[in-house]
Amino acid sequence: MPPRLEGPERAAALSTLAGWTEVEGRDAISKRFVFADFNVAFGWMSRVALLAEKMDHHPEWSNVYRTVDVTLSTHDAGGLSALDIAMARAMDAMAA
Ligand code: H2B
Repeated sequence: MPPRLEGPERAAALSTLAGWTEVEGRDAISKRFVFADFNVAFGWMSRVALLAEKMDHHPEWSNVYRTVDVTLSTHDAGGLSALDIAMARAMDAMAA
């Protein structure tokens, strides 16, 4: 498990992500994804789930119809790590 991201390294990593915001009161990032319909949303979640299993790194998320709210944090690290940045990038790429 990678260490918690801190300082300039953390700021640099976050600056590469679009649409992700820092969660208040917790070392985590979140983003709302809105897809065309439930089918597209759930298809995306399925692809992300397969990657999450491969990475052994799992999003906290909830789905309502075509909207998926995602929170990323590395529990073992007690906060944001490079794994969360990698997962966020992959989620964005799969949603594009
Ligand atoms: N997912 C996330 N988001 N954070 C973790 O720290 C984490 C995980 N740890 N998935 C993994 C599983 C760990 O609990 C297992 C035992 O490898």
